[in-house]
Amino acid sequence: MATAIKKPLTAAQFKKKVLQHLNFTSSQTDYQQDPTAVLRAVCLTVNEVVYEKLTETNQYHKEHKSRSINYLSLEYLMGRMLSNNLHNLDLFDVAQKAVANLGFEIEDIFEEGHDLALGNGGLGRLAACFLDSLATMDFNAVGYGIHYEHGLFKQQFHQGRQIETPDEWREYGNPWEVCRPEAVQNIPLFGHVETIANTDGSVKKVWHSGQTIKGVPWDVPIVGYNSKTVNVLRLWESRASSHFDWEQFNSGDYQDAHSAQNHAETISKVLYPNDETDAGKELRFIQQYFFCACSVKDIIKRYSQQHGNDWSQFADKVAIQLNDTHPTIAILELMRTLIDEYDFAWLDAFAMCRKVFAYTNHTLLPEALEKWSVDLFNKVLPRHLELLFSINEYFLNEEVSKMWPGNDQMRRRLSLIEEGETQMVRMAHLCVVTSFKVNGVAQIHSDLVKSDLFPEFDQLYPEKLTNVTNGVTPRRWLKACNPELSKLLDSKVKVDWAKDLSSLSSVAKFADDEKFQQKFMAIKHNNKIKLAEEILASTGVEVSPDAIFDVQIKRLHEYKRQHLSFMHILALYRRLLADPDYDMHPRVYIFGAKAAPGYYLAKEIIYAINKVADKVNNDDRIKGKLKVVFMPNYRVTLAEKIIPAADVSEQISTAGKEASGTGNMKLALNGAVTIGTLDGANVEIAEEVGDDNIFIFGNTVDDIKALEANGYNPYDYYNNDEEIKACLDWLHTDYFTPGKPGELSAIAHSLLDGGDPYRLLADFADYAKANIALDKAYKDKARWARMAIINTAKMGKFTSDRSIQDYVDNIWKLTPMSSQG
Ligand code: KOT
Repeated sequence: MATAIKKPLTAAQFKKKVLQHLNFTSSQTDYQQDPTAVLRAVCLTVNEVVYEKLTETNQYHKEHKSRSINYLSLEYLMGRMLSNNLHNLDLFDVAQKAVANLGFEIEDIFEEGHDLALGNGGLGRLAACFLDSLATMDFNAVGYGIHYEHGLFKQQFHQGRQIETPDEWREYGNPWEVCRPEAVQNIPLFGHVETIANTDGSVKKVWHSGQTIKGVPWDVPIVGYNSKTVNVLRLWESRASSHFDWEQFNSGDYQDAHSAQNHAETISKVLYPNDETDAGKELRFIQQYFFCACSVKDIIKRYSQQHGNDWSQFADKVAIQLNDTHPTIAILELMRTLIDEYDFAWLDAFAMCRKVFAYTNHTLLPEALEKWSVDLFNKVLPRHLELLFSINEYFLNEEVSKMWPGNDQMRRRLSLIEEGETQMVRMAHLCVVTSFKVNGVAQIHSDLVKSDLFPEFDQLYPEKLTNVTNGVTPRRWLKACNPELSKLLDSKVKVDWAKDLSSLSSVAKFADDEKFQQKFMAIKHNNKIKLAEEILASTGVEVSPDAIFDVQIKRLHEYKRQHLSFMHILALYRRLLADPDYDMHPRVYIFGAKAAPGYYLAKEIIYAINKVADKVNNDDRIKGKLKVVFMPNYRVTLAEKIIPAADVSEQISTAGKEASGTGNMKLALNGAVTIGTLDGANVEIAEEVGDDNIFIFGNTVDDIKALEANGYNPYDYYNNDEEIKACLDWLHTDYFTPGKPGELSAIAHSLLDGGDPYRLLADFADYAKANIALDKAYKDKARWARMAIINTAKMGKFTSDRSIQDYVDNIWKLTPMSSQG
């Protein structure tokens, strides 16, 4: 494949540099015994190339005064960096050769690396894919986030139960980050607001803060694939503003001298592990403010370096994207800065915010919609609260009351403040009012944002609500993780598909070509052999690569319905016990999922799957036809191993609940066939691959609404479906938990007396039926190969490059480096 950019180093030069780093950076001459030292030296070698490109990128944008997008996200799930950076710099072969020359396999060196796991799930991984695309497409972009000392917890299983241990990703340093002391920020918080009367009758507000925290930036370079760009992800670490109080220390008060420092450092200590639930904790609020304030100050500083005190171009040069509502305080911080520090008139400051901010909504789940109490706001950010009230007053009087005169109910519904026993700030409302665009993340989700979540806002601001369907980077999620399939695609597609994913559609013409089918499926088989080894190593369970590898990998949440698959496994097991010759192709169910530590039912579901797995995997009566494995510590690196080996992709959320999903895209791209509901991006995947190449089942969004309108009663299904009844009753026995009956009852309770909030029982029968169709399709080798190939070929739409182009065209209005002359 032709590459536009020349390889920056030969293998011999690369090896020489690695040896130099081993010698002079690590003083490690006995490196044969020390793959970690080799990893470090390889990273430092790569960094030499990376930093040169970073300097050039910065230089270019400075000269051209380029408009930038500033992506604010509390989460970035980057995974490992080395393999990705080598691919993107076209140094993979060079490094592989150089490292082989030193006596190592490059894969073994990768295995020494830590995941950068500064996120929980889909939202954080999307941010990482977007950074990759922005750099690849030569856009001027900065990612802003928090430099958590501990990312997402590590998961282990003890007798089937999830145990969490801290993530220590940078215990011994991280070669991919550089500290930037020259860009430190000081962040005020707490205190009170003083009102000073000016001589002209106006008033000036002065915030006297009670404490100041230092924000220290760490930059992680983001390397574009075969592009000119290296951007940065800037992560803020909190520190005490003056190290500690020496006077207090000298007077013998060691404890207190330390405590201010400890308090300050707590802010960036740990990522909150809740996915799609509002943590509601003061520290989380301070985290959000701290990172927003650091980022806004940094954005203004970067702008001023080029434009001085001339604010007239600010909105032309700066766009800020809010990754969900978590960074909403950035809006108030910009307002505050403009008014209090740059003497903007209120209306001008507000107008500026409305030109700069855009907001992405990632969920409709009510428990994820953030609200903060007015009291907490008042305590931590008294000045920001005043500004929030002033925005609300303007919004209600000038916009709501003009659109709906005399309609107090509408004022109450749309107000930024929810009235009640305790007044709460509705963060999403603030975002919608103060952003110039609001987007959902798949068409069906964006439609629901308009029709169900914010219908009045859609009336009030007709062009504001829009859609940008998510995407994933094909560099990490095909080229790097599935090298054999990549090579096969290279041999058939004459352009660089990793940069132009729609070019893969030309592979569809080989879907019925017997030779191509054989090659495609042989690669899948090989990937399955490798995964089987990994499964054996991590769970002790032996699985056959000839079985169907049926994969469900995502956060554990009731709405994602891992327990629907679990119930179906129970049903299959029952059928096999009743008839050992029950006609089904052997299937291995592979789960990967972390549960939020405080999410009781999610943890019970993990436990139940592990207990049923123990029983099923050791039951000779079913002749190995059914295996169940729960792979511990699901993370980006594990996803990279599972996805290339998947035959079936489970995307079985309740319709209307999964905003988009992105695992669905990664799995289909690697030739897995989806069994799924008409939810999130599944709808668009079905459109792309066609009905023959996907197994769609279950109630649609409208069906679910109708079920609920009629009064949903889970007992209707329990009483009328013998299989459902038997499986739920089974959970109360000690069949899977010998001597401990009822240990798995929580799931049954939730599905029956708990009201089955995610309508699992309503979809069970159709899911079981779709699985029979899937089993039949798999037994027809040519048919399955055709389906798998079509899935890979038709994923062009779901590259994150397309998502980014949509954001650029419809929201950010950026010009890439190469087109700026
Ligand atoms: C978490 C907390 C509050 C609000 C939203 C979330 C959230 C949403 N976290 N992850 N998501 C997922 O985001 C992905 C990227 O857009 C989607 O594909 C997925 O459907 C969301 O569940």
